[in-house]
Amino acid sequence: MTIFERAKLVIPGGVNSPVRAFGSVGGEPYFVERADGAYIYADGKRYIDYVSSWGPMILGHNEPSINAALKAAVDRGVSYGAPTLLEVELAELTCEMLPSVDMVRMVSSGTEAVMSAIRVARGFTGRNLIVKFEGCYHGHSDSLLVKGGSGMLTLAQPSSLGVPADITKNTLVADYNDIASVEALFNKYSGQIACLIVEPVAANMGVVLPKEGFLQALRDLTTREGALLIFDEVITGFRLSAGGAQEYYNVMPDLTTLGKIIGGGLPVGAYGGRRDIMELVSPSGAVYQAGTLSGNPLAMTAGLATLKKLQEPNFYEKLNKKATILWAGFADNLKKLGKNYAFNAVGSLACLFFTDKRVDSFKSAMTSDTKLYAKYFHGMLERGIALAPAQFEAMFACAALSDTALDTTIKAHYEVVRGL
Ligand code: KE4
Repeated sequence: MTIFERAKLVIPGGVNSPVRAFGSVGGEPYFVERADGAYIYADGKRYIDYVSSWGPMILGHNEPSINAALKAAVDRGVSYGAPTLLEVELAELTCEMLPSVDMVRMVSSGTEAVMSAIRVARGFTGRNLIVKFEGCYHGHSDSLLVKGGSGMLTLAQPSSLGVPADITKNTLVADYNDIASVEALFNKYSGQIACLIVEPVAANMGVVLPKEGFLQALRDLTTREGALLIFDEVITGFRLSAGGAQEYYNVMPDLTTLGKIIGGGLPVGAYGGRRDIMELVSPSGAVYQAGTLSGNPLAMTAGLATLKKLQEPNFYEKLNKKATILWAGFADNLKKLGKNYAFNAVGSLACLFFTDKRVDSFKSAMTSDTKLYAKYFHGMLERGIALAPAQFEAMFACAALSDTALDTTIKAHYEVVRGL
């Protein structure tokens, strides 16, 4: 019996998060034994890791200063259920780094951060409706497990069993990069929309960049309509720059949700933003939200150590230089091979789509040939390169990538794409 077969006896689908099961690429998932730097070690093999735990491991695995901080923290006890200075320090650092964030609440996942931010937006505005974009993913809370209604101007339908239509009827779905679709919703439901939540760079339909002016148009529209703008920066936060996408694109949301990098790989989510909004959160205000392990001292330790490393001089310049070498290598390969697959990249985030269409929307992203992606995925895996086991995810470059690893990846990419 393989580990996977054993796992499936006691864990639904054999995994603790669906994408890990290789469902969309086929085959059995590898089970990781350990990780170090830019590598993961699984089933006795070594892989260059571009999954990067779906974003948190921006420094690479086993980063010495983070490990040392964690090892020392363990000896002070792992959880107290009482406030610590660590939480204050991570909150202060988060507010210092993210230009629109005056106040922040720690939770334990991105899902929890988004669910809570939406509740605060509803509490602050006294409105119930929310707007999201088709193809953007914001975790698995009921309000957000939706697919577009029959026309885009109708209330959303549940996209998962077990999600009551009574809940999703408060969710409206627009088209990413199509400001007219958002205006139409605000015109139809004027005065009823509490917030609009958006991934400033969409990274859950593959990577789709915001068109010039799109984010600012969302900012202007929500301000005019008295709705709150929520940037879901669970992926882009501390990834695109020290100040996330809001600094990178210079558009300031009212609330920001965070996860992944802020915990350095340990379970941390967070939501924060304008003081007048965040003071509504219990116990200072009447919007209830709580969590046993929120602000866990080990997680705070890992998050603090991580963000401090990101503040080192030229961290992003060095990381993005590595990423640019990789993306340029891929583009060069595609050109040499006469393949015009779409390739979207920003900073250390990228995605290769198996379509010749320009990918700037959910609809165009969906033209990608997922069977071809599966062949590409396995071809790269056979050559020791671990990519996301699904087309509509992102590739993450980390700071621990050596020139050799970059070169190996570019060479493998050439061979695999040539054989497709
Ligand atoms: P978590 O609850 O998984 O910590 O965060 C949810 C979430 C919220 N917002 C954005 C923009 C996200 O990308 C995510 C989670 N991202 C996925 C990867 N696409 C996590 C991987 C997984 O589901 O296992």
